Amino acid sequence: MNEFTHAITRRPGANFASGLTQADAGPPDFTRALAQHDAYCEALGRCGLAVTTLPADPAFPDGTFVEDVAVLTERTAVATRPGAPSRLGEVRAVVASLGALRPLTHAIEAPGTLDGGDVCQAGAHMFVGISARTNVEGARQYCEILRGAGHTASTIDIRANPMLLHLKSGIAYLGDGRLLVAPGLPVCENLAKFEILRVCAAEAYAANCVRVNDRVLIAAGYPLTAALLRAGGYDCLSLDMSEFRKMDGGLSCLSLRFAT
Ligand code: CIR
Repeated sequence: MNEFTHAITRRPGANFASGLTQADAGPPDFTRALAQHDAYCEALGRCGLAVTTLPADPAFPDGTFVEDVAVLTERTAVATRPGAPSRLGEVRAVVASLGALRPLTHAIEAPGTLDGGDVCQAGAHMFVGISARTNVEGARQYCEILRGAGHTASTIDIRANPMLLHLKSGIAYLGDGRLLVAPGLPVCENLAKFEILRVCAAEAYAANCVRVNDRVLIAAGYPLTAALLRAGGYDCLSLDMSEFRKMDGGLSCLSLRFAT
């Protein structure tokens, strides 16, 4: 697993509750969301990352979900073109914050759309979801960029599963050739090359965890998944994600993690 050295996050804004959601779980509590975001940033720091937290921009209530607007691998730094029109304008500030740390190498172009939440790096292989947000053209452009840079890449079409907003809503790479997978993720040939740990249906949300250096960030309140990961030898940091879940967000979407 590559070591991350940096992360970019963005504070939720006071209009966070006006963002996109299908969760039907009621409005998020802004004060709790801020506290959960602070704890998340602190956890990244405990994993050894230098964290840059951008201020909220009221023009973009979903702006705290920075993962969707850029995708960074060791070899590429790609500005995405988010599939939700209300989120297109989020890209600029986040890319600007990457600055000299990780200069952009590519950008997804219209009519392609790509959300970073649809990209799962599993060692040298990249899985790219085709979803309600990432279209076939966006996935094609991104796979071409990846292959040109020496990665292997394959797509997973999740459009038939409304429970998965993004590919990483249902899959996480744990390192060491292991994937954590939620029920309902379409089976594909490349998945078979990995050891699969399965999340049970009742804890599907917990599939969105994040390996950060020696630790794994997991959502609090999913004891079976926590036990599965701890039994697998992972040092887990548990974080309350209740307010972000109400806005269809998970652990991975709250940061861009990268090495310089
Ligand atoms: C959205 O619908 O775009 C936001 N409310 C949630 C985005 C979550 N992002 C992610 O899972 N990568």
